[in-house]
Amino acid sequence: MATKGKRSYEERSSDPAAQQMLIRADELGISTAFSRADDMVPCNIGGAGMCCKICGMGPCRLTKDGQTGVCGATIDTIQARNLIRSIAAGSAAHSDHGRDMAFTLKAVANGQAEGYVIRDVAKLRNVAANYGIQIEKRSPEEIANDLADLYIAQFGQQRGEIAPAKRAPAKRQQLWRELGVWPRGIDREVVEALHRTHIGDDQDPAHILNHAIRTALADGWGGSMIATDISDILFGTPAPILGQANLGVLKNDMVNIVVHGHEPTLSQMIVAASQDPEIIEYARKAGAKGVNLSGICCTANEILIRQGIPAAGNFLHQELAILTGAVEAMVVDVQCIMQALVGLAENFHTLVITTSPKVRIKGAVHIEFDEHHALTTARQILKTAIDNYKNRGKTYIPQIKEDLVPGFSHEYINYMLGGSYRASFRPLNDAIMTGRIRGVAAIVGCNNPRSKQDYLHTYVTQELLKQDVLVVETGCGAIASAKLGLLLGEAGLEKVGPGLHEICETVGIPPVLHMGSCVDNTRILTVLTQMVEEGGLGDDIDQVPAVGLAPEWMSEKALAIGTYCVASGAYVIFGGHSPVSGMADRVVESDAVSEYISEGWEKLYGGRLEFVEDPDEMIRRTLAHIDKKRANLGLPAYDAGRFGNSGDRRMLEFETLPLEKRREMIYGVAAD
Ligand code: BF8
Repeated sequence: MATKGKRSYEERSSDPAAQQMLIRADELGISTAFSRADDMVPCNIGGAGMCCKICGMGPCRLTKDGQTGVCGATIDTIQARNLIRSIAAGSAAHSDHGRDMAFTLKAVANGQAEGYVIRDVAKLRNVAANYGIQIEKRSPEEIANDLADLYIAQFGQQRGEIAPAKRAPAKRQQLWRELGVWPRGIDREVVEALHRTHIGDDQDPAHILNHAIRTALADGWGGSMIATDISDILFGTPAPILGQANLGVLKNDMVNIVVHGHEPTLSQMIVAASQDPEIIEYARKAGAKGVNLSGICCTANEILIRQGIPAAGNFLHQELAILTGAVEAMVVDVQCIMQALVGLAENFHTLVITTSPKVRIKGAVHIEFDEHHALTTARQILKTAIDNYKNRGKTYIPQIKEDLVPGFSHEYINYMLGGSYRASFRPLNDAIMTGRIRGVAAIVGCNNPRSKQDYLHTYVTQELLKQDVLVVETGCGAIASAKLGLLLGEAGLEKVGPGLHEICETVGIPPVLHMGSCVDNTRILTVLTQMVEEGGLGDDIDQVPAVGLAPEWMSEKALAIGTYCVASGAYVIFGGHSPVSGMADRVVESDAVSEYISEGWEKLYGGRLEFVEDPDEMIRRTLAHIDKKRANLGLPAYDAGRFGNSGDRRMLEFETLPLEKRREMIYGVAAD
């Protein structure tokens, strides 16, 4: 954990644009999450999950070996309860997003959602057919209406099995049934997690943590999956598109509007309204060249992967964007929005505009959004921002940005590997089976000001690429790689291992595939399922040589994601501190929960959750796990020297040789 004391700008962020803005913040005497993290030493007791504040007899802080809470709760029970509560909150956040998407789909199907259309009818038909909804001889709206009803019902369902989880591999479904963790209804599991952790309820840590699995599954194979499906149906399934990332996407001569948060419903409408000639003219009349839209956090990812709208940055860039003085409005909806934004914005002309009926921030302007009048609301927000352009003062925009190619939905990966007529995961499976690709790593999750921004993400990513590990990314991790230029088609290939290089070159993909926002981690579940179903890599997800990593996690949603990946069979490594750490450096002995979520869960689900601070150790464990899974499948051991003798790399090497040597290689003899 960090200790109190100011870090240098280079220690706070590995992103030069962020470093510039942190210097600027200090010049202006303005605090940021980076400086507040330096000033605020994290609580060792709470951070390790040893504080129980579930009832009014406490809070009880367990700092001595053998000590219990006033009610007698042990350290293991307290840690397990704290962990499941975080997982429940994370699942609730993702799933409530999914619920709102389902209501929007219902409204669109019934012609009650101004401005929206069903953009991807093929995906609608595919998804609906999966659930046995009749698709033949029916309009998209009729199908969408039935799908919306089915999805809305998943949240309040009381008994039985949530439907989207039937998309998991058959063996995994059987396991969930046998272990009694198949979610009955999305809301039910979250409510039960809260009930079980009320004073005087469930006090067996393993029993509590098994319900954590069920709660997280309700997110990954429920609420989040619903959110992703409907976003694709309404706004289009992502395919590769050119985009840009970092603060340099802000423009000095335009009205800058930054959308920040998570739900794509409003941001997609703002994208549409910002291209309206009347709005552009309105901006021109205000003295600007037009409207420049960009995103922060997962809202950024939603509009980046579909429309190529630039990302101003990830989680820790939200304050830095306002610090440029060039942002007329930061429009926020839900999740990962710092309360500090409003106080920060008072130093500039920036308006922080809240839009969700669920989220208000004191001092922010509130323009409420509802899906029935989305376009009207989007236009109102844009005009409010444009009206604010005249109040802009001095600006400071770091001229740093990178190109990227995001948009690798599982549908697109399937298509790119086999084309329209032979779409298939076969080439990917074959590449893993031969060893050209050693395995797959999903590197996801947040920024955390307790560690150097983007460093853990990008260090781990680059090192795994050198080891021929194909990397897929989402959320703020994907934006971290984007800012470093790792999502740049074939341009970044000189940094990857020889076998992976050949695959990327042949298929024409970047070595890091940006798959979307945090709710889109469900795309990774789908990819793993399709790899299993394609054959050759076992018959369940826990046999695939793959690892999930969240090197800079900080949110409860990340804990929910990690847990549903474990429940699906994946080995998951989180960076930073453990919220259930053993107390080796303190008096209290407490490794039981850490052991249970690793060894215990592995025995049951084949996946395990670990917290590892050292990035080199994360890499070592990732590669060891991949190699172990390869061996279990009877695949050849990874051999770095076996591939890489074809394609561009070979040509580049060839061109560096002396002419004589090249002739000899071509003609078999030295030329006369
Ligand atoms: O949902 S990665 S900081 S923005 S929680 Fe938040 Fe973490 Fe970013 Fe998206 Ni996900």
